Order: sequence, then C-alpha cells, then structure tokens
Amino acid sequence: MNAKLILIPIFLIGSCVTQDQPINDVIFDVFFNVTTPNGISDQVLRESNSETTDHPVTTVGQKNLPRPLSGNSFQACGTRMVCVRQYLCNNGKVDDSGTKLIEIRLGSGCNTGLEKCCDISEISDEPTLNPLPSTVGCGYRNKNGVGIKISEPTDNVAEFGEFPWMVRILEKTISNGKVVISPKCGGSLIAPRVVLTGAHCVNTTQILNYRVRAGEWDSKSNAEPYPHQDREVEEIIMHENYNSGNLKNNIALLFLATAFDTAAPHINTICLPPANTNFDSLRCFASGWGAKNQGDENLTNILKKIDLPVVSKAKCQNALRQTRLGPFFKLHSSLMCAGGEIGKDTCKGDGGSPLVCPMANNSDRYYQVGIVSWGIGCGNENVPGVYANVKALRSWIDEKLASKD
Ligand code: 4AZ
Repeated sequence: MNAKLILIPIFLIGSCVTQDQPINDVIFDVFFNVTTPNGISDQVLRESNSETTDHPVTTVGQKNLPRPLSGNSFQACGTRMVCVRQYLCNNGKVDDSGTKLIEIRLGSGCNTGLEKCCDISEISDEPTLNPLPSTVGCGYRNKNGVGIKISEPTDNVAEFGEFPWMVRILEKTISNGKVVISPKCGGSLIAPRVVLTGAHCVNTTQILNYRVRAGEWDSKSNAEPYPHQDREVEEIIMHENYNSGNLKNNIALLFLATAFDTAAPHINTICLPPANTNFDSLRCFASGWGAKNQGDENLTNILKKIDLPVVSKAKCQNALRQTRLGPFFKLHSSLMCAGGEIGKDTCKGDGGSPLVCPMANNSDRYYQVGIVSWGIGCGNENVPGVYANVKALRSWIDEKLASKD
C-alpha cells in the first residue's frame, strides 16, 4: 500500500486540515519538504536527514517514506511535482524493471540523472532492500548488481556493487582557502583495511592528503541503494624499486586508519592470485572512472566495466614494439598486458584500478591480476594496455602484509 494512504487518517485526526484544502496538498506539504527553484523551503516537517552519505530512511509504522537525494529537501520540478529516485515514480509501485533507468545519462529535469520529476500521486514507498545471499570470502562479483540493475550488456557500465572491491582514491587539496576533494586514482580492497593501487598514484610523504572511498558507483549522485564509505589513510607503502620512468614495480599499499565495513553488500575484498596460475587469453574485467575514450577530457561519473583478454608477454611486447616504443622495447617482468581490442580499454584516470579475472573453478569469483598502469593511447586495435603484474608482485604484497601483522 502507498505510504500516503495510510498516513491520511493520522493527519485528519490531527485536525491540521482545513475544509477547503485538498488532501493531496496537505500530504504534499507535510511529507515533501520542498525546495523551490527560488530556494524558499516550505514547511519542514520531515524527519531530518543528517548527511547524504548514509541515506537514512524515515519509517512510519512498517513503511519507509521516500527520502530526498541530498539534504532535507525535495527539489520541486513543477506544480505538486518533485524529484525522486526514478524507481519510486511508477504509479505508486516500485519500478523494479530497471528499464527506464538506462536513460540515466539523458537527464530528467532534476539535478541528477537518477531522479525523475514525479507527480506526488505517483510516488511509492521506499522499499526495504532484502539482504543478498551471503558471499563470505573475497572476489565475489555481483554481476546483477546490488539492489538495482541498470545496464545493458553492451553498455560498458558496471552495475551498482558489481565490483565490490573497487575503491576510489581521493586527494584533498587547498584552493582559495577551501579544501577541495578530487579523484586521484582507482584502487582495490585486498583486506578491509588495505588498499592496493599503483605507486604512480600516491606519494608516501603525504598520507594526510588522501582519502579512500568504497561502495562508490555514480560519483555525481548519492542516490545509490547503499551509501559509500570513506576512510582516512594511516600509512602508504610503495615498492622500493618502483621506477617512475618505465613504471616497473608500479605497486603501493594503503593502510587505512579504520577498516571498511565489508558486511555491507556492495563492499568486499578481491582475492590475490596464486603464483602458479596462467591467465593468458582469459577474458577478464577492468573497472574504473577514467576517460571513456582517448582524448576525452572528462572522467566518467558512473563506474565503467571493460571486458578484455589478458595478452601473453610475448604477444604484448611484440605489439608494443610496433608503436613509438620501438623494436627494442622490453616489457619488465613486473608488468603484464590486457586488451588490444578496438574501444575496449582502460584510459586516462583509470590508473591504480584493478584488472580482475575469473577463477577457473568458480566463475562467480575473481582474482586481481593487474593494476592499471599505462598504455600507448587507449582503445586501439592490437595495442594492449599495460598493467602491474599482481601475480609477479604477490610475494612483495605478502611480505608487506606480514610485516604489518
Ligand atoms: C593513464 O593515462 C592510462 N590504455 C591508463 C591506461 C592506459 C592508457 C593510459 C591503457 O592513466
């Protein structure tokens, strides 16, 4: 049943309704604290939502009222119309088909593409999300998303929560006296308190400048089904033989001040590969918020998913020798390659992000095989992208983790 209907008697009894005031207006006023385009806030009778990152739900009896995407106000978008999450605007029933959500990049007259301008009579209750089947252990990919499914297979867009190990490294800088937080690199969770990323992404002397965000998907929105989590960095360990010229040993570990809550359904760790596994030719996934195509100035808002094959060292070195690197180029053993297919590549802004491959005995689970490092352009045929070789660097990771125990 619609939340508004069960609430009607409560407010009639409360005798706050005048005879000639339409009932929908009363409900509208009471439950949709609306910020109008001129910034005037109507009656503030909703429970207050403290900050946007933890998405509190207002519950009345068994019902969850819809909540604004940010702050305490719904954005007004017409006469008795407000912006709500798209799936809540469907003749009073939650739209679980996801079909309309694929238009998220087109905009909706609302501030974020995840919202829709909705007549208040059509808005449904906020559903309570059912817990997902338990996936205890590292490397479980949520291929159908967590709580919501939005993308088409051809989209190259990750589902919400699909890669629960994916994190974003943010950098804090001061500009005009204000703290500005901007995306720096991708990374992955290899333990609830440990992030794996590229050495080229961080500077060990500036730990206070970084912050790590897990559970992120659409960086321009807080409308995701579950909130992201932020953690501060306590220590950075960079490979002692990292070479910023040729990016050999391009690996760093970030130890966080506190662990991420991996009990959240959209946040989990990735498994590390055993030394004896061969991933050549296997189809794997890279993810990241980097540019979609070579030359794009902007990063993507919604996490990208790129399916691509691992390329053997011999084939990759040969392919890279055809580029400006020249015929004598040697690929260092701490690097590996993937891709070489038109338009399916990591690119600028994806640095530090994980390349993951399915386990041979369980295709729902993944190992992290690479860390996005560099490439000659992006998305060109027969020019694979270059990744730090996690399998080759595994003993370094183990040694550093052991030293922290
Ligand atoms: C970069 O600039 C970058 N095509 C990352 C990956 C690739 C190229 C460039 C691979 O971070």
